[in-house]
Amino acid sequence: MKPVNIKNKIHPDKARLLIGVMAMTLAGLLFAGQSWAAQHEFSMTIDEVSIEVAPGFTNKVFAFNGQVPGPLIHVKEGDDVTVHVTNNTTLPHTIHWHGINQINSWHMDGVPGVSQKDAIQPGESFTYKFNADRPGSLWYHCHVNVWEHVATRGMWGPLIVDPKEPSALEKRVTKDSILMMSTWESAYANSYGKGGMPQDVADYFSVNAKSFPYTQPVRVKKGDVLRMRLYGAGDETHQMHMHGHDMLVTHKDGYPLANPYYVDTVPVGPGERYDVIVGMNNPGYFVMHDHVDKHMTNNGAMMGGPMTVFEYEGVKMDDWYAWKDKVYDPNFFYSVSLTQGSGLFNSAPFMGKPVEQARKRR
Ligand SMILES: [Cu+2]
Repeated sequence: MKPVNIKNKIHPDKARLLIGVMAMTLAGLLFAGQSWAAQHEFSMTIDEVSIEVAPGFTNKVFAFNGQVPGPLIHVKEGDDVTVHVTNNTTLPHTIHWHGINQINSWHMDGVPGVSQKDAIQPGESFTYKFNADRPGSLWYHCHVNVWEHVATRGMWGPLIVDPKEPSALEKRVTKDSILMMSTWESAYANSYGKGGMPQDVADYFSVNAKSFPYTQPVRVKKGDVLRMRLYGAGDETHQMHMHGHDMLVTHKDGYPLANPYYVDTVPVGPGERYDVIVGMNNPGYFVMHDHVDKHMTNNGAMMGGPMTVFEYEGVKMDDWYAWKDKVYDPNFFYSVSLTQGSGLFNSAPFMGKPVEQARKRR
């Protein structure tokens, strides 16, 4: 920048005035602070990869950014969100932003032929633009052949919209987590384009796309206030039961309840989300599991399915503890990503292995 040019064009008095106005504008922006809605721009691909859900059981999936569950998208209420989506798979897809009301943006709702002109064809891209018009535990999933793509091919991920004004209870949370339950059909695990019909049998059950023993513990310390955001991402109801603690149900589908209530078992049906807040005040090792017995099996073998253990810091681990030698992943329930503010957060441990594309792209 050459100051001479500016001097030639703008009289010094005018320049001073201009600088003054700019300074005031900047001060105004800073002052407005939190009420200033942020603009976010993210990119996601949809890829054909294979994930290992349980020991010896791999499933071909359509994976957002190559991972199941999809990356965490974390924004604030009122923010504007742009997501560029590229379909690298052999079948068409869309994204439905589940929970977003799409006020004045209903063509971004992701239902082909109704609220989006066409699905995103293989090799093509589409840009979604919407406002995060309400807070809560929302999610995103495909809306093409949901029977297969959502129920058995892992096309889902969390969209967390922080409220402008969190409740007093929410402010006490010291550890946040996301648990997305779903089911799998081994008969069609490796056959894209099949599965998810009423006559098909689900025989693997998971949280964040892993079945016990591939699931992970939740490490806590006494005094922690743990929030769990429970999602029914698949096609069956999961009766999540926590041992040793009461869970206070605070939100349903992202909406704060007028009267939060205590439970020890919470039913999480397809599409639903329940936020529960738990005072971690009972040191020990306690499980949380799905109380639908068949969900606690891997292809009919005990025991498997969506299960975790709350491991308190400072409590001695018994020699006979099932997960004594477990390699701990502190981000398996997104607890690390959730501390990092707004953004899109990939998670390497959720990444699948690329599969050879047997079908030709159209
Ligand atoms: Cu799809």
